Amino acid sequence: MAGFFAQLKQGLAKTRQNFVQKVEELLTGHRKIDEELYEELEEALIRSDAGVNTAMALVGRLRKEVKARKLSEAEELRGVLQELMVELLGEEKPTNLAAEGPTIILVVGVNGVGKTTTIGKLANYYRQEGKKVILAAGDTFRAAAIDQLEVWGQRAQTEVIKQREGADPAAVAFDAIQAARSRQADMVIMDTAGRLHNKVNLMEELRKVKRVIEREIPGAPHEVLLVLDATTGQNALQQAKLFQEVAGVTGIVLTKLDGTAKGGVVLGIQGEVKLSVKWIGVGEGMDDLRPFVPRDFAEALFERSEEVET
Ligand SMILES: Nc1nc2c(ncn2[C@@H]2O[C@H](COP(=O)(O)OP(=O)(O)O)[C@@H](O)[C@H]2O)c(=O)[nH]1
Ligand SMILES: [Mg+2]
Repeated sequence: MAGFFAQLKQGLAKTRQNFVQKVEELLTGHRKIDEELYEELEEALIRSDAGVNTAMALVGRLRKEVKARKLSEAEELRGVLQELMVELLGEEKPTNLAAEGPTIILVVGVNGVGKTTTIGKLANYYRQEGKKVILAAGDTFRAAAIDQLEVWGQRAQTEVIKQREGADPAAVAFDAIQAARSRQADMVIMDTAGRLHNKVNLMEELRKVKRVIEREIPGAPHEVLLVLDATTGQNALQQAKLFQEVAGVTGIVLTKLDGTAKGGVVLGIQGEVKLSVKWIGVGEGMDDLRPFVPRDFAEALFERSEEVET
């Protein structure tokens, strides 16, 4: 647990420097709670990419709590702010697994956000939990994408179902499901292409893949995970809105949190798009993917794990 927490804190180092240090500055030094303080807090939230609406809502809730609890010292706000973040982020939303038969997870998102890497990390995670995983190379647009998934398959000791470059991703989905059946696998995780220049094609392709999956296994896919790159900030929010419309996204994987000072985007996604972050990526290694636990995230952000009240 300690190792995991240290890793999370390390992954959030840049965000902590940017946002938390600013908040610490605002809240220390016997400052009184006043209008200016609220405005500066709101600004710090917006600068960490929490989104304007979310920042305003959060500070609005803070005002109410200050009144209700009759607080006057800025220092008293730290704990309240952390609690409100946890409240905004809601309960942990675990990945939905099939009650019986293989769980099918479809992974979508634009090029470069970290889909293939995330799939390799997921394969490793679930294999370590004792599950038999099959990967499906559904990004058939480039041969390199298929090769890349195979490399991850080897690393995570997981079989990869593939066809040639240019093949129909729906056919790859079909093959992978048959393979899962015959090998009694617990899970199929499927990669997809992320080219966005043609929204209609992308939409059609994803719909077809989903149709094939649904036909083969009623109730599947059990998750459609949208991968978003945290370093792209507000752009990530726009992608979330688009894919929600096009692909019926059920959860978010937020990658590259280690590479950004704007980890507040986690709050923005929850607040503005109403989609739950289910996994976070905090590095390029196989173990650098974690289930997203709101309370841990808020704690790691504020770094004062030992002082948190539950
Ligand atoms: N620092 C960091 N890099 C990541 C993370 N996830 C993915 N990447 C890198 O992002 C780049 C693109 O990843 P890839 O999986 O090929 O993206 P795809 O095009 O969506 O499949 C690669 O260089 C990955 O190593 C992460 O959580 N942190
Ligand atoms: Mg890829």
